Amino acid sequence: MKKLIFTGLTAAILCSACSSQKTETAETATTTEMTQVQKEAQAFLDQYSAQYQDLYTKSAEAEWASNTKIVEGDSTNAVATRRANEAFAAFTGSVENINTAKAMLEKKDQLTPLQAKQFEAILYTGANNPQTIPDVVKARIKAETEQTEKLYGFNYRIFEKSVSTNEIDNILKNETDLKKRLAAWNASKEVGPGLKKGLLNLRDLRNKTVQSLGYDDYFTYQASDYGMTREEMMTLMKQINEELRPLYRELHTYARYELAKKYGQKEVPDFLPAHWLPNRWGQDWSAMVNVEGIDLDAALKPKGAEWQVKQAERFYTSLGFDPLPESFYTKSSLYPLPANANYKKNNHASAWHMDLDKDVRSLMSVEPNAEWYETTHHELGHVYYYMTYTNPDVPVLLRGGANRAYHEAIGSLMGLAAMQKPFLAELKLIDKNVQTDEVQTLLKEALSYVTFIPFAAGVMSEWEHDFYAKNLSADELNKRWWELTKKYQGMVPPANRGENYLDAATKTHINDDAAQYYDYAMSYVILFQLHDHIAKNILKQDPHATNYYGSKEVGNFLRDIMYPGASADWRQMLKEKTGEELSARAMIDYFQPLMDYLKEQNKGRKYTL
Ligand code: X8Z
Ligand code: ZN
Repeated sequence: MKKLIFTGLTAAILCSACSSQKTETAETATTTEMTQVQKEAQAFLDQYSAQYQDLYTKSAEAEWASNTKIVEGDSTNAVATRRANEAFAAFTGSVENINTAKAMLEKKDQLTPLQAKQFEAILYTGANNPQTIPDVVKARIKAETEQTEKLYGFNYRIFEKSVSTNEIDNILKNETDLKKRLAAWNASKEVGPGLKKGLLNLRDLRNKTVQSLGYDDYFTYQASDYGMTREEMMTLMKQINEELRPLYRELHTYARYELAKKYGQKEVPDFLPAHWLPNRWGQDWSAMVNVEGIDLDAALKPKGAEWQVKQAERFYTSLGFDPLPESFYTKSSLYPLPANANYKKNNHASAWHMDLDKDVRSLMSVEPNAEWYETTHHELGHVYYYMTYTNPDVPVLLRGGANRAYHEAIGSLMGLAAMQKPFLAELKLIDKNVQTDEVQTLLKEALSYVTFIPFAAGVMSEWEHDFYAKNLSADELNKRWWELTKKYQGMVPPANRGENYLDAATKTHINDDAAQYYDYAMSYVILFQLHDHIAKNILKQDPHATNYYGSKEVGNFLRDIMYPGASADWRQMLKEKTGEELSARAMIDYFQPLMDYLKEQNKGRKYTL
């Protein structure tokens, strides 16, 4: 989950993506070179931004409390959060502010490009909070707060014993007894039914809010942040899925046979039973493979959870980024709560830009293992993005990613780099002389990055598309979910799952980061494009075996991308920085060597996709 109330913008793209080319600042904007219209515009933007930042901060503080301290039966935080979010909505959605922004954009050609972008940002945020229908907005805010509390306040149990989501995940990663796996998987889905009513209500409220400013539905609204229609977004998702399909088909076949062997099953199922996979949603299968000589879980365990966060920070500072501010460590919530705590916290990782200035935090439940090691790098990617675009050249209203996918891509890129062998050897997490099987390493990576695509670009995106844009009815929600998992992931439920369940709602983002999951699919595509460029053109290393550590040149490359925040045009940026349009080419090239191996392994096996 990203904690970005506002992110990137899309339209007319005249700003440079490059930090060396100075963009206008609030200061330069007040110089005498400005026209009368621009001066007026700037005066409005300055006072709007100050108030925006203040209300944003209050909302973030309240949300932070609501997500880090969930006390059963105590509504103090929920009430405060509702109030703060209502105040933010009342301001950003006010008729006056929306009308001013519209009027200013009618004179767009007389504004500076940076001013125009800020007015577009105002309209985009306003459309989510229109005060022409204040009751709908208020109801949505209330429903959102309640949904978060229900999701994260839930008490997961296996045979009556309370368990954390970390414990469930560890069972799914390591347990070979299918009965125990099934119990853990079932336990992970128990949160769904209680979220159904709230989610249906949220669907209507989310759609209604944005419809009043002319968007077809909430999915369309979210896609418009990329300058794309809902159809264009779905076409792009289809294309990404299709490009990776041949490789996914091999991985799917491989996994069916290997897992059947692992679990002692004589019969190989045509479709993967969901509880066979090492992840609650089948989105990451990498725990299936252990590469001999690289046992990251074992190497990380004695180091402890804190070491992982510090190490991720060291990776960024080695590239030339600043150390994290001390407040990051004092104000973040980085580790699991003690087992005896009488409250709960959000169990999904996130990063927060609390005041759109220097207060940056992360909410995690870090344990010393490979999955959290990767996630820590991911979250610090958001944090370093915040820190980098918090600069005098980027106005408060444009402190977001070049687009939302870029924000996801930076940290995931660092997560990928932090797992590669030469880097692990530098950190002494593996012996530098150890011989390892490169194909197994690549297979493990594919089981993480490639298997994610049908889930993100297929299941999640299409389900939310149908939910918001096609108004899926209450009695076909689970059916549609499992139709899509079968079609895209080749995965089926352990037993029939009727409409008394709502398995989609067990996924965080369905509740609190709605209609945006394609961000992650796109972020993987972008991250391989960036990695390919960094490896080949900056480091002159094999993309499969890089060591970014200490490279100021890599740091500068990334900083140039992050520095302008949402004042940059994301398409132009990609072209300028990598020489390519958005394309799965780099991702496919990266995994190409695996195809021959998998085809060989799968010889004589039945393909079912
Ligand atoms: O939600 C996240 C991040 C937080 S922004 C941990 N991710 C997606 C997920 O967990 O479903 C990272 C990759 C996919
Ligand atoms: Zn993220």
